[in-house]
Amino acid sequence: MSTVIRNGTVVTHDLTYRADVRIEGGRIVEIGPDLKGDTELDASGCYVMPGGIDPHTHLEMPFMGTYSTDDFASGTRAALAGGTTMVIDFCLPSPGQGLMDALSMWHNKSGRAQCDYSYHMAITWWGEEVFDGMAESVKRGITSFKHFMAYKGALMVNDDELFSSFRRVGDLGGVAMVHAENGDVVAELTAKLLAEGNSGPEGHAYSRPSQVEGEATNRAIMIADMAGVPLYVVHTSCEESHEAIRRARQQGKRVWGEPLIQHLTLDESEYFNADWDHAARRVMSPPFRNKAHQASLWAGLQSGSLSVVATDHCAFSTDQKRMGLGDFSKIPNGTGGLEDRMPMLWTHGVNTGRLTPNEFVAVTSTNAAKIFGLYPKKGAVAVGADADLVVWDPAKEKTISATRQESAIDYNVFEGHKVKGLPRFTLTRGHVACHDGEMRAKEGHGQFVAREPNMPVNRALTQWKALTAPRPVERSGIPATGV
Ligand code: DUC
Ligand code: ZN
Ligand code: ZN
Ligand code: ZN
Repeated sequence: MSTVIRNGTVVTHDLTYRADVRIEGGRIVEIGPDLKGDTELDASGCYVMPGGIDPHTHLEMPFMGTYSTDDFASGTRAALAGGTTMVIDFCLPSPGQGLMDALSMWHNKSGRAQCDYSYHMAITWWGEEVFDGMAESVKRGITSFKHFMAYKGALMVNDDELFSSFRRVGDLGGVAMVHAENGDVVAELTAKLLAEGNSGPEGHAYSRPSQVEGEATNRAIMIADMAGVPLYVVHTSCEESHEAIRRARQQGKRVWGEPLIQHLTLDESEYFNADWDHAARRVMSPPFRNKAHQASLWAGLQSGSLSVVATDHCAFSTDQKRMGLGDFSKIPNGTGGLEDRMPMLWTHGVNTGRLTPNEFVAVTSTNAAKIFGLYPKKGAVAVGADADLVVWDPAKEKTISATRQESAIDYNVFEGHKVKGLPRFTLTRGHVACHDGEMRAKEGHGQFVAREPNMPVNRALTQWKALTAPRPVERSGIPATGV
């Protein structure tokens, strides 16, 4: 049985050309003119692009006293509805928990996924067990490791732990990732705001000014440099952080920045002069910023200093948000975006002339595939690649509304936004999961994708066992080169 996508224009991160695409056994088997298949999908007037990859989601994640509401079933369904065909979720061991133990928990949750997925492993504490678990992670295809520099007293790791873990990641040929906010300063500002009676959701934004992000990004980059490890900075939301990334890249360091679609299109006014629910629903970390920061993020995508647009999809219902009535620090942090990332970016990026369709593919799919060791299985329209594809109709319009979304929460932060550019078909390994908004996705169709450590292997400064003994200090081997 083969399927042919007919009469479309193939758009990859670097090429645009007219061709049909033939799919068999879940993979692309032929690309060329006038192909024939058992089933045909009409792509006239459409672009045929690699399905989106969102490398930053938190599905059914235990966090701040509750669980994020979208799980692997509803979250991946929302993804497919919006043209995204793969997510990379964060496997989050609680402090003290073994990495493999957490991994089996995540594998249990993801059984209902409707599109393919992988995980990043979070390093939330440090010890020999974690050191060993990291090698085991890589063996099981999880090659990227996330570190929280914020959430003091919960997920945050200190600089000594960060340095040790970064060296280990470098030694294993993986990618280090950071949530870059200075958790100590956030804790101080939070306590001060609450003591002064500022308990509303806008207090969340005041407690996390852009400087806390800029400081932590600079620090993480310097520590990564000393550890000789490539660094991916998640949810880059402000100029201070972007500036540090820009400078590092200019210096030849292997550092990437990831703005979120929320930060690109929504600003801090959402927190002010708004009712409590409206503002609390938009509480996430980092918070929405002013328009100057937004302009910096767009410039970064246009110039290539920022590499990937993600969502940090971590959706909480209004009832869950109300856990923070009277104390903003108890509002579960997180917003949704999986279903709207690609249409919103197309509307505000491509339709405005800021991004070309090829650049759109790069930042929604191919760059993430390359950084995280998935390319060209994912992120490509090429013979042999998985048929994770989106047939994109640039003329199709809708107004975003929570009443017509796949996400399981009761609102949408983009409510009322008009988008132009939507999927006609979304295909996950050759299956049509969505046709013009009508869902045909299947629970359990999604598969775990194991990844190879594809970064240049930098020699770690030392080994764990040697940490307590005096040792000669070596420079880490290979200076990072620019990508
Ligand atoms: N930020 C959020 O808003 N939610 C999940 C975790 C994070 O860092
Ligand atoms: Zn984060
Ligand atoms: Zn996150
Ligand atoms: Zn299938």
